[in-house]
Amino acid sequence: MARTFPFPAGGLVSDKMLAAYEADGFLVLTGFAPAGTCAALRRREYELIEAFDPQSVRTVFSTEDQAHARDAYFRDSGDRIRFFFEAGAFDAEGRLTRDKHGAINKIGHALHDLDPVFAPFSHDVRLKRLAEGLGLEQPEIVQSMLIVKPPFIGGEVGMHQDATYLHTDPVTVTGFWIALEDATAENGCLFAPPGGHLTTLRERFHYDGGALVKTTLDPRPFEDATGEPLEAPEGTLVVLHGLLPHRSGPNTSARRRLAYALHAVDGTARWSPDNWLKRPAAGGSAA
Ligand SMILES: O=C(O)CCC(=O)C(=O)O
Repeated sequence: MARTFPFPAGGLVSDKMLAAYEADGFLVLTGFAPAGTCAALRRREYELIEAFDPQSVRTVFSTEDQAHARDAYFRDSGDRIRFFFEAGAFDAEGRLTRDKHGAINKIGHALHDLDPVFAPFSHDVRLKRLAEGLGLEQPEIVQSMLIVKPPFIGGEVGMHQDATYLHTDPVTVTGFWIALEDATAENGCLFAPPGGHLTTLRERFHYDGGALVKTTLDPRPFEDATGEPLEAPEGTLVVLHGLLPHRSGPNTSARRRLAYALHAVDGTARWSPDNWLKRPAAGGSAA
């Protein structure tokens, strides 16, 4: 069955696309963002990092040790625009070894609400229709991230399910991941096993009192811990089911791999109040 489709006009999901999504747990939709839009979003990413003082904070984002989870700068970033470094950006003395533009791992987590360029892009009506067509009755964006994956030191993202981090009952979180530059197996594209979402949620990352902890719900390893590469030319949108295990490789190449990821939940599902991300009082913003 086809897994790659041209982005459908108006975001209207066809029966074939829906069948592929239900079978595989992901869709690769080419041509969502035109070249001019990707260039404008890259310019904005440059401006954001340009305005960031790298001496002001030193939080590293790493899915290996989750060290960021102890840091208030991360914990309070759900409704802010904050900057997280690559682990490989510092020397043994804690000094930055490169220019800040090549040192940032990601920027999150409320660009969709706060940024004058990323907010309108995030609320494109085509995305809302797409989310509705894939089964979200009331799509609400809860999180946005610019994932930079810089050359040479871009860290890998370990195999995970998004419902581990953004939990609702029932599970509804859905990822909308947009390649702002070509993503290939060389510069750290996404990997996922087709059909991998037809399984249980393995872990939850949540507050337990004042501590952010990871709790095992099902100790079985994922059936396929590697997945297939989801290579994505610039402008491609990859949709990821909340139970789909997925990961991304390290970037040891000289080519950056910038992506913008949105996560939406269904407003009709119960938001788990112990999620790491605290939603604004009025609820998240509509997709
Ligand atoms: O872009 C990446 O490297 C990982 C993205 C991811 O895992 C996600 O958006 O859930």
